[in-house]
Amino acid sequence: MGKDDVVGVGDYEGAAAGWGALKAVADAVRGQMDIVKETRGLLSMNQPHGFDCPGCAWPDPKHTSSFEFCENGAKAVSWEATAKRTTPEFFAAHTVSELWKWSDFDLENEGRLTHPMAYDRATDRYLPISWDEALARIGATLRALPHPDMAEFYTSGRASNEAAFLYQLFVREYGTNNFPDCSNMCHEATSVGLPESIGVGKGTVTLEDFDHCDALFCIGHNPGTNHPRMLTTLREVAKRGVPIIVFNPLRERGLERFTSPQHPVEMLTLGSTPIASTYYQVKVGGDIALLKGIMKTLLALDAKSVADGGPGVLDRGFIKNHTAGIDELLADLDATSWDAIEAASGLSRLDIEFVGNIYAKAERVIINYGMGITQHRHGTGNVQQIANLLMLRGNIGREGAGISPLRGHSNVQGDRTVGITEVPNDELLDGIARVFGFDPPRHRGHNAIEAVEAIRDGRSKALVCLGGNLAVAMSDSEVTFKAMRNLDLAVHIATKLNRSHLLLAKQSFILPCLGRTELDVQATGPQSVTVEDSMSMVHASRGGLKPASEHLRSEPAIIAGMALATLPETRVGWANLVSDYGKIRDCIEAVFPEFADFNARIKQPGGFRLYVAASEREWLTPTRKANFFVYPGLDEDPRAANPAALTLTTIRSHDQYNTTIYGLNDRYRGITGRRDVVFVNERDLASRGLKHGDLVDVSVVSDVGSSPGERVMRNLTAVAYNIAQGSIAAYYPEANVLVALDHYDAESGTPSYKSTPVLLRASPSHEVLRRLVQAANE
Ligand SMILES: Nc1nc2c(c(=O)[nH]1)N[C@H]1C(S)=C(S)[C@@H](COP(=O)(O)OP(=O)(O)OC[C@H]3O[C@@H](n4cnc5c(=O)[nH]c(N)nc54)[C@H](O)[C@@H]3O)O[C@H]1N2
Ligand SMILES: Nc1nc2c(c(=O)[nH]1)N[C@H]1C(S)=C(S)[C@@H](COP(=O)(O)OP(=O)(O)OC[C@H]3O[C@@H](n4cnc5c(=O)[nH]c(N)nc54)[C@H](O)[C@@H]3O)O[C@H]1N2
Ligand SMILES: [Mo]
Repeated sequence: MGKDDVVGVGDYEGAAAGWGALKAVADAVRGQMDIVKETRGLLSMNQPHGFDCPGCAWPDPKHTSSFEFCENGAKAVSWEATAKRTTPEFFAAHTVSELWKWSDFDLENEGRLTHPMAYDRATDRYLPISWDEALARIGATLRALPHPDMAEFYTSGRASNEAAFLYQLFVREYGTNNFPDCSNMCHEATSVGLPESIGVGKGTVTLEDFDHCDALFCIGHNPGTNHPRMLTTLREVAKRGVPIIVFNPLRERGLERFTSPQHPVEMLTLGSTPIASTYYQVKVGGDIALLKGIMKTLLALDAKSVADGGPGVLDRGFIKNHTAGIDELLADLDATSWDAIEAASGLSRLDIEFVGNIYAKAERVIINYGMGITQHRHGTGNVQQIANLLMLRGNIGREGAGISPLRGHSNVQGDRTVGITEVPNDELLDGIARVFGFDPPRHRGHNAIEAVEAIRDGRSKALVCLGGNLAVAMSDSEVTFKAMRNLDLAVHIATKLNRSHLLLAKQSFILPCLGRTELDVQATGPQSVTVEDSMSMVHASRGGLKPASEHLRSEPAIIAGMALATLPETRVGWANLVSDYGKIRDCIEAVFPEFADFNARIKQPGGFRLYVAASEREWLTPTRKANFFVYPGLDEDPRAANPAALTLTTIRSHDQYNTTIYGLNDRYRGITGRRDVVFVNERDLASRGLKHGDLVDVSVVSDVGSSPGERVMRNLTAVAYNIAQGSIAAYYPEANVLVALDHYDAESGTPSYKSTPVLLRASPSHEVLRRLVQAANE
């Protein structure tokens, strides 16, 4: 069967971005917004006085003068600024049991939530409720819990610094550090791994560094879809003739070729800039082996150079003055055989040595990485191997070089900075005690997996969510959904209806909030919030659109209301803080000294950069050095030893924002109108007697892992795809049914969304279908 003979599966011929992207923007906007709103909305995005795009955390160029937007940013904005509304009338017309059967797309596509709602068991419906009554009932229930540690307070990374700071303040005054957050499912491996290696849990580069690098590595991220504004940077780097080395099991269009809609001449001539000069399809989960292979090459080159009387290729001065642990690393690399590296990475020694040579020749190297690195059992190990590789040539803390984790949500990094963490340090806790005069709890709280486990086991009875869609984002959907129905209290601060809201507790509330695009007026007038991007730049964001409903409240106002209703003896002047967000920023500055002159510094266009010690070669580690970390072995999941096993990774389509599904197309991968597909290497199909277009079942190899029950996705359509042999890919969040709750990185708690050993079989219904077709033809 040819590629195009399968419904909804074809090849994408164009480059990433370009005309296809402009058409997609027009379609997205037409579906959701009226035209006046649209131009006003888009024109103020990522401008010095506008709002920060809720799409991703890629930084804006300094002094943005031109129109910085991208297709997926436009989708995110139009999805929020939609003219559609999910009103009390809507809820009156549909029971929750009925809504449960709707698709995730259909739920959110009803539009913006307009009123606070409370679930009513007698009618199985959400009914409108006043703000005062909702907050009073929530406060009473939280107060009545036997212990504050029986409540979980989730944060999704769209919350502003101001909202997140007030939230952690409320929760700590209430008495717990239970802060599961989306970061736990995302870059936690970075937040845990990098502080051990280099003393900060953030990237060390700035956008300007990309103008000076002379080699760029992109490992496990898909910028054409998830950080489209990064393509502009990649294009500039490529134009300078700098090699861009990509490691990704799938051929991702955005990394291969790219035409920028902001450079119309190229679009008109259909020219495009080749991006990946070298693209390596590493096996899913093979990055540890690959990184060790590159380092091994470096050592060989170094030995040769020294033997020839040269200076070597390692940065001896940096290693001696700035690092600890080199001997252990060298011993580990010596003990790792090329055979093992080739088997685990799926790449040849020759290829890896070629990359090692490029790395050794480059004076300044930046390594970017995303979820392909962090969401593994060895996610922290992956991150630390990247740091090792950079440190061997002193590629941290100087111009044009460094480590660049691409954050997900637009303010997920800022939320951490202002205190959303289940493992608070003394600086944070002492700061709170000093500024607010209460003693915050000091013991560790729950991360996302621990929160779901506690809810599952009945140890936690209340869940408050500042945005997000925790149940759908979390692994092990069946276990997680069931757990959520055990709660006494569920509170969702949200802009749109999603499946998590339909997992009913004894009392369930939906509290509708303003989005980032909307005007936020408090007692002293219109307010701005602040966010921090992937490169530690903090800047202001102010929405200008009329709120979706007059009943909406801002996130800071809702949190303050909840705090007042829960903590009668509170030490915090909540109403005063909410009246003027500048006062919240004063408090942030009082707790965290790095925010000195906060209100003044956000007035400068583009904002300011937070101090990142590692960028200055100041190492805030216990050894006061940057540390080389050994990852023992190459981490192969014992289940993958099953000769029939393939390793499944779960990925985002071009038409989604995490659990928000905008549409059913995945343009750059040639998929139209469907998501029920699995991407498989042609040879892996053939060796199983399967072919492109067959209906298949994907089930987990389940001899390890303690959660019971067979995990299987049935009747997916197999798509023969350019993916590393031994690896297969399916879409997040659907494939979360296959990822066990206890399948995670032990060091960081990040779910291993990107490596589950699975079996692929013809689905029984395929046989039935085949016979029916045959019978019909006879
Ligand atoms: N439009 C849009 N933008 C987004 C998001 C969105 O959903 N939609 N989500 C936001 C969020 S929260 C995040 S965290 C980021 C996510 O952005 P990405 O990090 O790009 O996330 P993924 O789509 O999960 O894909 C990761 C890439 O890793 C590759 N990969 C999979 N497994 C492996 C592996 O084992 N090794 C290697 N080397 N590569 C692998 C996949 O093929 C894919 O290209 O994007 C943010 N921006
Ligand atoms: N299998 C698999 N699972 C994954 C991943 C994966 O790659 N594979 N990726 C993981 C990652 S990286 C992440 S970050 C998580 C994402 O997990 P979450 O952050 O929990 O999920 P989102 O889909 O981003 O949340 C969408 C919801 O946020 C609400 N919302 C949108 N804007 C606002 C706002 O301004 N304010 C408020 N209060 N609410 C708002 C809307 O109601 C919307 O339905 O998923 C993780 N899950
Ligand atoms: Mo994320």
